[in-house]
Amino acid sequence: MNTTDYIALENKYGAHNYKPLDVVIKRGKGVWVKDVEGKKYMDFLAAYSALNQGHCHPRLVKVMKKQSKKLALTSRAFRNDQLPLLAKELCKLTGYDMMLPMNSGAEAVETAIKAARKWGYKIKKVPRNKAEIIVCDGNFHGRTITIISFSPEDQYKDGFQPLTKGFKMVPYGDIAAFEEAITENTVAFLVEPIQGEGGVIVPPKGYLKKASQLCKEKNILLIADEIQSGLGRTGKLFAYEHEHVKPDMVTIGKALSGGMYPVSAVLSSSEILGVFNPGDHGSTYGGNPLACAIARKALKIIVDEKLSERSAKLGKYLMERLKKIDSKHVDFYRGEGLWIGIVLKKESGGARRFCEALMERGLLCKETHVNVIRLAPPLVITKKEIDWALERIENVLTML
Ligand code: IF1
Repeated sequence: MNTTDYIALENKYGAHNYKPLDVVIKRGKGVWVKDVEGKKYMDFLAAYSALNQGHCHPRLVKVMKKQSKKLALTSRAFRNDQLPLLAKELCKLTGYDMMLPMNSGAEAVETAIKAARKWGYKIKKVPRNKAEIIVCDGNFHGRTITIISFSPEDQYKDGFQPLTKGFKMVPYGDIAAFEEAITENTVAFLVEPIQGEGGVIVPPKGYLKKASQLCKEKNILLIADEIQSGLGRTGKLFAYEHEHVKPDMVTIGKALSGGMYPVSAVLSSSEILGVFNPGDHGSTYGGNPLACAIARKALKIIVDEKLSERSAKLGKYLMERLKKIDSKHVDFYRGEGLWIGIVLKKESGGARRFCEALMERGLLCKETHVNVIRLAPPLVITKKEIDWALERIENVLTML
C-alpha cells in the first residue's frame, strides 16, 4: 500500500473531522519520522508538544515494554503500585500537594472545572448553581461539550448545542477586562499562560502576575492550562514560572507521557483537590499502572536531559536565526523557548501553502489560525538539526 491507498482507506472508513497534511507516517525516532514511501522528514510540530521527549524515546519504549508485561490496568476499584510513586514524584517536582490522574487533556480541564465549582460551593460559599468561571478569548482547552461551551470558535460549537452555562469570556492579556468581569460568584480564572491554538500568543509581561494578585484578593482560583505550554516547552518546566506566580491549579497532559500513551493530571493543593469525595469523579483508565510508569519515566527524561534548559537555549538561537531571514512574507515572530509562531502578512495567502512547501522539503509543520506557521520541535533536537530546519524555512520564506 502506498500513500494514496492509505488516504483512500482513511477517507472511506474514518470520520472526516480532520484535514491532515497528506503524509502517512510509519516510523519515528527522536525528531525524525519516515513515511510509507520511505521518505524522511523532520517533525517540527511534535504532536502539539506531546513529543517533547522525541518520538519513541528508548527509555519510554523500555518502560512501556516492561510495565505492560507486568500490569497495565486495575481500575481505581483497586490500588496499583505505580500511581503512588507518580503522585509523589510529580508533587515533589512541581511543588504541589496533590495530583488527580486522568487520560486526555480535555479530561484534566474538565476535572479542574469540577474541582473549582465544588470548591466554590463548599469553601467559598457561592450560592448553589451560581458559580462562574472566567475564560479568555482565543482559548483552546479541548473538545468536550462543556469545554467547547466557552470556545471563541463558532465552528467548535456549531451543531453541538445545548451548551454548558457558567462561563464568561474576556479578552486575553487585558487585565482591566478581567477585573471588570469578576463578580462575587466568580470561582476561577482559567487561562493558558501562552495560547497555543490561538497562534503561540504571549500575553503582555506582567499579565499573569496581575491576574494572580487579583485572584488572591478576590478569593478566585487561578487555573493554568499547561497542557501544551508545560513540561519544558517554553524554556521552563511551566510557562507560569516566567511570571513568578503559583497557580492554584495546573492541568498537564501531552508530554506527561512523551507521546507514548494518553496521560493527564490536575495538580493542586490538598484543600482544593480535597473537595472530591469517593465517588465524585473518576475514570476507568485514569491512574492506571502502565500510564503511571510511563509518566514517571517521561518526567525523569525531562529532568535528566534538561529539556527545559535546552528549550530556552535552542529557542533563543532559533528565534535569532529566524529574525535574520529577509522575507517579504513575514510580519513578525512571537513565542517562548522552542515554541515559535511565524506570523505571515495578510497578502501572503495563508500559512497552509508554506507548510505544504516545507513538507515537500522534508520539514513537517502545521499552520494555525490561517496565517501563523507554528514551530514546536521535540525538545531533544540538536543545534545541527535546527540548522537543517532553518535552511528549509529560509528557502520557503524567501522563494515562495
Ligand atoms: C486537536 C489545537 C494545539 C490544548 C490545551 C487542552 C487541550 C489542548 C492548551 C486538550 C489540546 C490539541 C488538540 C488537538 C490539536 C491541539 C491543538 F490546535 F487544537 F489547539 F495543540 F494547539 N489544553 N490541543 O492545547 O487536550 O484533550 O486533546 O488531550 O486536534 O484537537 P486533549
